[in-house]
Amino acid sequence: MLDVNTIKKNILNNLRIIIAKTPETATDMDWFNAIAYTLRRCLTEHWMASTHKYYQQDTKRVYYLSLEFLMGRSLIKSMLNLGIYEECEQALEQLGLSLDELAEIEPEPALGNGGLGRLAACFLDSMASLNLPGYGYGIRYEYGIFQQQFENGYQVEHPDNWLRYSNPWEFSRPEVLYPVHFGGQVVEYQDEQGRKGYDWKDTEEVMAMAYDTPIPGYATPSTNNLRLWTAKASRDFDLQYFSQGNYIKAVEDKNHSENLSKVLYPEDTHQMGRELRLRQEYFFVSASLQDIIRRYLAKHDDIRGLPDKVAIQLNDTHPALAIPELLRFLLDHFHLSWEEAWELTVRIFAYTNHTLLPEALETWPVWLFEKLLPRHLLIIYKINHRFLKDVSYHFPGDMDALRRMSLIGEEGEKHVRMSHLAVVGSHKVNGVAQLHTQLMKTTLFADFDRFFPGRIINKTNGITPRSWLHQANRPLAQLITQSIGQAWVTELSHLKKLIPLADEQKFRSEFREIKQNNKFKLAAFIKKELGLEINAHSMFDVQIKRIHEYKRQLLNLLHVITRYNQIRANPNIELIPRTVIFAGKAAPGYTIAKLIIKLINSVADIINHDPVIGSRLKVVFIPNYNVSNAMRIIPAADLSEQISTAGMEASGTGNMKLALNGALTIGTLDGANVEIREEVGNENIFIFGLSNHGVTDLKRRGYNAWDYYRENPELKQVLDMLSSGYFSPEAPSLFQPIIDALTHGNFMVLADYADYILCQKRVDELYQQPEEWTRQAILNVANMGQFSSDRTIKEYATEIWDVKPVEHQGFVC
Ligand code: 26Q
Repeated sequence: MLDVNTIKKNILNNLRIIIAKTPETATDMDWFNAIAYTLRRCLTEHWMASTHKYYQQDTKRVYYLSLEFLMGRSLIKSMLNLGIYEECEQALEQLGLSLDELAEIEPEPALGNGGLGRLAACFLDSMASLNLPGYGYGIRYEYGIFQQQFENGYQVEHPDNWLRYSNPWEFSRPEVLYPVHFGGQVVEYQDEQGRKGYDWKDTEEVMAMAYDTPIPGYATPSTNNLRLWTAKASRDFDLQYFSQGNYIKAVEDKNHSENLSKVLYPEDTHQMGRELRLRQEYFFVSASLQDIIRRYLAKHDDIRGLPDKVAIQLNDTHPALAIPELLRFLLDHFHLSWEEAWELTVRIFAYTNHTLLPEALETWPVWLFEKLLPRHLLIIYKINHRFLKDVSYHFPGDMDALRRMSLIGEEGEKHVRMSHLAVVGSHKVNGVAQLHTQLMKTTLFADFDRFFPGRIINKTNGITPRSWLHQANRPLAQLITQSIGQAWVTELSHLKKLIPLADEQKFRSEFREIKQNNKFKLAAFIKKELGLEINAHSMFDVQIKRIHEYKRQLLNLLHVITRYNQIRANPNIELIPRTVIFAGKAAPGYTIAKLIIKLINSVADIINHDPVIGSRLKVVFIPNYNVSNAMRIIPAADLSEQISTAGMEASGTGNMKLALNGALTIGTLDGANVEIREEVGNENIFIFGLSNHGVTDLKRRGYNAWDYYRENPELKQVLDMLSSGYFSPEAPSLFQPIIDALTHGNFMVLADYADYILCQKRVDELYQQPEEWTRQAILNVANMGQFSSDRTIKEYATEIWDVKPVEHQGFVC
């Protein structure tokens, strides 16, 4: 174990030998790197021991393929995982440095859009902490999700150049290099035995080079690997041009190939259908599969044994090309029969669905496939042909079922349906919350559920308690550990031991004091970053997530304006003071989402400067929501807004993070809210609005938004203010598109308004009784055990992957 003195010595040593600076000349970034290298050395020892162990024991491995990993910063996480946080803090103090300040220097790797990418990061943490041999595979984007700033209240996107100052956590592997091919043509041939084969030739070649990042488990030496690919120009390219003496052309083309891994696509619903995105998907899938097969063949010589050693999880359809790509290897390189290749493929793959929204389902035009991946298109056609033959055998005469289930959609231009490919090519398909899975089985994939009974299963999402409580909320973590011991960090169900403490006044007041301190800290951050003074004793009402119409930030805002009107109408009214906090990015091309941001900022501007309102109501939009900001905001939240239109949020995971940190939820019966209610009890959560059935019913009966407008004077007043330019005096019709969206839209905002306002009254009433509020908040924390990603991962491991934990020796350092 590293003690304070050794840590200090190592830091100084690294500063000198690796950074080449003296303490006198070192910048904060230099110190940060010197500490990072100190930790990295220890992580590396564990990592190499783990890798060796997996190799020696020849264990089955699981590969998590994802276009997104939202890892967050590593410095403090590494210290906590190695169990040397206090030692590091002291060592730095003795060197005259502040850990908190240095931790802020680390650029955050933000290689994801939101929930799906963060889920991948939580899963990696759980796999390592559970001693499961699980590898992440993805793309090392040079630019992560854009950085969000506000100019005049509008979102402006700035490039996220996170690698500018190098990255001490990664290891470049220039020798781990695979060719990936695009374009060209497919030629059919017959081999000496008269068997048909396919030659994919005249292709363009890009190289995939690996970068590895160790993923340490908590309180275990188990350390897994996240392997991210970067695009490198193929040497073939240069040689060709250099031999013609065309040096400039050679360098230009190099750029073109290397653009492939340049940037993460910032859209998370509307599919843009861009060629470069399809290239990214195939690039990382092909490199990952080559790597997986190489690792397998290093120990085995019969490819038929692959499913005994390899499980591959597809994080949404984005890596679904792995299915035809594996088939291509098995058929064209290993010359297996179709039947054999298909059987192996289906045993290896499993697919997680994260959305039912039709506009978010991935499809690609057939012509684009033909151009970029002609061999894969042939393979997809063959999968489809055999599959539809099977369907027509089982559902004779049902022509419409064939059309609905086909991997090729014919509405508009012919396209490949990636979700159908993923369902047909996987042995298990899962939704991410009970309601979502049930809707998958009855709507989107109803035909498939009939055809493949038992294939579609539920795996309710989870979050890692290491990041979202142990790290993000140290004071609460310490209080919990003092009260019930530390086992909760790896066995979150132990939090149930807090249930009796909810009735103890002393515990409640300690709990409340921690929340209050977290609120002071967030208020200080807001003051420092935004120059805005907020009342840290007000209720912190928090909605933090991507900006989307279905997530209904607008419903929240309608409540804010309603409250504003109540105070203006009755300036002496004694309302519970609230600070309504928003954070979240809008996809750059999602016009209405960007206008919602502008509206929130405009409403904030008016309310925050209205002297009549004072500290009774403030609205804050914290820019650039990311993992680091989430870790600041979540521990300070009193109220968690989870108010999506029922049936539209697959799961949500922010809902779990906030409840785990002692916020009470106001929410609809959507996604994992349903299960959160089951765990915490109906009396400890604020549920309102239409259920999923209510929404479908209302849509069937016909939803007329104007009915709600006419019948509800408070609502009418709010909408009239929006359309008359109250919040945009300089451009009165600025927010008309929002009125249009609210009144024509599919998100039933106005239908849920009245019940939401009533429910918010109940929230106010409870907040007036701090003892009762705190008791319920503690019960929320106590009942979150179910939502640990450890529970989720154990279910995947036994029910989908069939992988087992690996025994490890103790800590090496
Ligand atoms: C697809 C094609 C082309 C470009 C981009 C995309 C794309 C990228 C990201 C489509 C979707 C996403 C991200 C989706 C996502 O984050 N979904 C969320 O997943 C969470 C984890 O399961 C759930 O909790 C949320 O409910 C769900 O919205």
